[in-house]
Amino acid sequence: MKQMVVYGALIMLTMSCVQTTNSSKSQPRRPNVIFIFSDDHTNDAIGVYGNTLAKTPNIDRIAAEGAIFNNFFVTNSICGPSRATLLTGTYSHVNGFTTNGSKFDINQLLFSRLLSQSGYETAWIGKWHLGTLPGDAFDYWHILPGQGHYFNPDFITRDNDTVRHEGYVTDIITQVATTWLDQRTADKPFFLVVGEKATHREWLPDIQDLGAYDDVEFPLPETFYDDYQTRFAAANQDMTVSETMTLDNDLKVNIDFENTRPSPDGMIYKRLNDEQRAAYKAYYQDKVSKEFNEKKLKGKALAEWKFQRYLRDYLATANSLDRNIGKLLDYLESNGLAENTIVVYGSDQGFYLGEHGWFDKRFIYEESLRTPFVIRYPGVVAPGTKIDQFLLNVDWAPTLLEIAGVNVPEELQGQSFLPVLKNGGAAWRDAIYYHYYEYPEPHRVMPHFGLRTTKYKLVRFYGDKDFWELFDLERDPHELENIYEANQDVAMALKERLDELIAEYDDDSAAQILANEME
Ligand code: SGN
Ligand code: CA
Repeated sequence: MKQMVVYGALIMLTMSCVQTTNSSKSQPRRPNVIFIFSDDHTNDAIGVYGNTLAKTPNIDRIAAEGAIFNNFFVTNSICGPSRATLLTGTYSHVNGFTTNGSKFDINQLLFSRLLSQSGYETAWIGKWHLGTLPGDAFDYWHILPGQGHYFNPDFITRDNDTVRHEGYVTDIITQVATTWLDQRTADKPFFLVVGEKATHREWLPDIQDLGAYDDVEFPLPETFYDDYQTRFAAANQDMTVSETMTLDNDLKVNIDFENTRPSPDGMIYKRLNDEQRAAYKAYYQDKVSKEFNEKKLKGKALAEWKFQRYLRDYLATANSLDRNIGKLLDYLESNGLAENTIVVYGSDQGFYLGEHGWFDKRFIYEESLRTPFVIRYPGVVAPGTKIDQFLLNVDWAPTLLEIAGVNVPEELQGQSFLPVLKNGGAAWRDAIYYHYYEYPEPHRVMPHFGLRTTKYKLVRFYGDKDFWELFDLERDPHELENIYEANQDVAMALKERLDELIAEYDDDSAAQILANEME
């Protein structure tokens, strides 16, 4: 009898051991990931990246509690291609999505499916912008059609229905995301992409943020009056604040808020409700347009007024983005998820805030080649970490797979930077490869490919005209002087490295262009 009791107690003990082992000891629960992915939000608009005028306390907080990436680059600086690269871990020429007009093959290898198969619950909520619907690429999705709308936006559901949500898009995306988090399968780790519309053109701020930066006078970038000497493609683009940026569509001057505005989709102001319309009229009509009409500006004064208005709208739009990032951080905390959830915030590419006189992106030049990324990874990344290695958006897929303990398929072209996160990762890439395609519309930026090293940038433009550019980034950080002709030794050495990268990434169209040039 005595023996039996002991035996029974032993069984119980063994069972509890097994349970402990399964749940937490030898197999710690894999981390959740919230990947907040905005649109066109650039480094120079973020406090922790050095903009002391921008109010981004929550993005700054992620960096303070984790790490900031100081050299994160994209492989093709526009929206759809950046998203396709995020999902596939491959360059545009491999995943097939070279321009925003491409058709995304959703059936190719996507890391989100591998996460799902390994036991993660996955979701993409918000802006998607890949043409093709996500299908089974995510367990749950609720996406904006195309670029989506800032006010009272429509969403496409997983059943392929369209539903309209009343309110401001950034708030709604957070609300859908936290509802999904509430309803998810609690015993599975999750991977959630929060795809933000902000801060995409035409920069419509939430009503509570209208005028948030009206007291600020933004310093004009040093290169605002760039004359583009020695840079043909830069001289021939269509993305200047002074000419391309419109007073009505972009800066909301003298808009007829009662009627359809003359926009590409013609619906932006028509969909405002009475309260939203009244607030927009009170600000843009009674204040901004009134000021504009009284000033009767011309020439440089007009260009500089446009620049100020542009930054005010852009940063005011980002206020809601940052506030909503704060809501997601609060949600994690109040639901006991903060310790085991990685939070990533970043953008699909950089953007010009008046540098070279521009808005938009596309060029391999620094402002659009770089993209902001910060990460909070409790227990792995020490608070206040600064990461200077050259990282690429193509690296996210392998990195996230490795974090989740999933084997990284060979087809992926990026490199997991988990070692960099864990211990600084000594040896890392010396150069990054870039290739942009979309031409001529919109913005007339000629196609080009090239590489960036710590010191140099070598670029080959092609299409209507073929030519090279070379910049010494140490001497000329603003990339104003193309020194290609006068520095053939440097250019030849860099071309060899470029050839290697083109071969490594199997970029046949670039290889062909260079082969033709040799003939
Ligand atoms: C729209 C914008 C362009 C922008 C592209 C791509 N025009 O066409 O300015 O470059 O989107 O942006 S707009 O008048 O419709 O705003 S991306 O971020 O989706 O690549
Ligand atoms: Ca974008």
